[in-house]
Amino acid sequence: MELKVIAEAAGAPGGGCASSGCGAGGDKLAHLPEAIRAKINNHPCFSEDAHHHYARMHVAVAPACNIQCHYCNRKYDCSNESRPGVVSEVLTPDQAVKKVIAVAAAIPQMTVLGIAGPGDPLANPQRTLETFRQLSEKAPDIKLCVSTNGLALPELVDEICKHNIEHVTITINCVDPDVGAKIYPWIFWNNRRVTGRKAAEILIAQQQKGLEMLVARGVLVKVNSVLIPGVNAEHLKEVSRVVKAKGAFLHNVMPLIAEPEHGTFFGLMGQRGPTNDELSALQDACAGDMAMMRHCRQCRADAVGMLGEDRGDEFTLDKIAEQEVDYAAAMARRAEVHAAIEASRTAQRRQSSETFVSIASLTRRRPARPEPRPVLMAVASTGGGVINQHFGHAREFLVYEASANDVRFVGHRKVDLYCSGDETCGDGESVLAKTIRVLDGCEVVLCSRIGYEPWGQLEAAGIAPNGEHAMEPIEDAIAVVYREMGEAGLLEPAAGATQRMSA
Ligand code: CLF
Ligand code: SF4
Repeated sequence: MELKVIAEAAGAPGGGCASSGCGAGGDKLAHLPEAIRAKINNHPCFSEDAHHHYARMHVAVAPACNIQCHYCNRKYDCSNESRPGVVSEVLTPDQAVKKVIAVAAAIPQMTVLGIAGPGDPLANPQRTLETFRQLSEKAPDIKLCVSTNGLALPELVDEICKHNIEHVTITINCVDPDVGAKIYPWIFWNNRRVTGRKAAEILIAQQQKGLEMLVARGVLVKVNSVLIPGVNAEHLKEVSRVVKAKGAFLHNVMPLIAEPEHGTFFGLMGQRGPTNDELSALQDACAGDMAMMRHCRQCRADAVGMLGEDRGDEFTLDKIAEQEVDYAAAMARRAEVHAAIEASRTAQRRQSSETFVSIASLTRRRPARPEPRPVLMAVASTGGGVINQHFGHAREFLVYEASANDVRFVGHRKVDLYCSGDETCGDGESVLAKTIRVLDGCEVVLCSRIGYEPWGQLEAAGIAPNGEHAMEPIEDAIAVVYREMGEAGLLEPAAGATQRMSA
């Protein structure tokens, strides 16, 4: 119903929900079987809605790797899951388990423990599996998750299942060895180094076999792909088609991050990463084939907290060394917090429905006319699925596209902190200018509050600041603003970027 309302408000001839992932507050998991809903409902990576409410953590127990990717420098974390340029302190399984218990007690909304590096978790099977083994015994309320390049996957599938790991990510950048040879210079296979096309052929075969084996055992598989312009960009559509056909649940196309200072082959060769538009276009092209993840933050191998935040510094080994956690008590507290979060999510959905009923009653039918154009809006939020952050405090903005069909999340954009107190105020202006550049293409920015100076500069740049929807659910607020734009005649297809809202 909500989508029809947006369409009507915007002046579209018809309306109707084109996808189960439609915005504006509905239960986006409603179309999934109950068993799968239960698995992903509180997994912040496998469910976009969950990432507003639940946190994940990684423990860096896996230093070695069995392949070489051209976008990786071994000095840094595995950039299959982590952005390059950061290094994690490697932990033993015992240290990792102690850290997980400490974090789980302190951050009850942390529901998932992932192992994603700093090398490849399955190239370090003893360390990785021992960590999972201990955690499945000591902290049974935490979901276990692993990310791998897939080379060693088939031989470890049974072990993975034994440890109750319900979520696996395989990084698959290609299904064609000729493409693979441009990404992987070598793999370590049967105690020797294999190079070139042959290496890619073996890796691809192992990845595909591992994917099939996991799906056959009921494990939810997400496929990560690094989008490398000019190397695998077009090819990723084929990757998406193939992995979906084999039963992958979700595809996460991530942008290549390659800078010369990272010392990677691609960085040194000047290989560029994709633009926001290229990434979105490819995600859209793949989306016809399967569910796409668009909220990945390419987090580091020791990340702690909500996606996009990193609280790892609060839980260094020296800080948790003396801590003794009563995990039974912590687990009870965690269950209470999770129940409260679920109650709030349910209330949010209900509020959304009511909001849209009231909008529907206000909306008047208009004569049929062309489909209104879609609009990108940026949102400042610290989580909870609501607009609750001051513009100047945002380190990233969530970007949504409102259209006659739905409100959908399309990605996030990182920015420098515009205002963090006295010490950065002198730099505020240039940081603000950078922020405005990062928000290019967005026509509205929704936040809880905004200062006079940024307000004026945003308006001058053609981006309408809007602080009227503080604490409201994000997608409801976007739908309302989109409707207002439609009523103001700002959504005519021919209007283009020059006709923007100044609210
Ligand atoms: Fe970690 Fe990966 Fe599990 Fe998530 S991350 S092992 S599935 S718990 Fe998530 Fe981080 Fe993106 Fe990975 S946002 S880099 S997709
Ligand atoms: Fe680096 Fe990860 Fe590739 Fe291994 S799999 S080379 S750690 S990016």
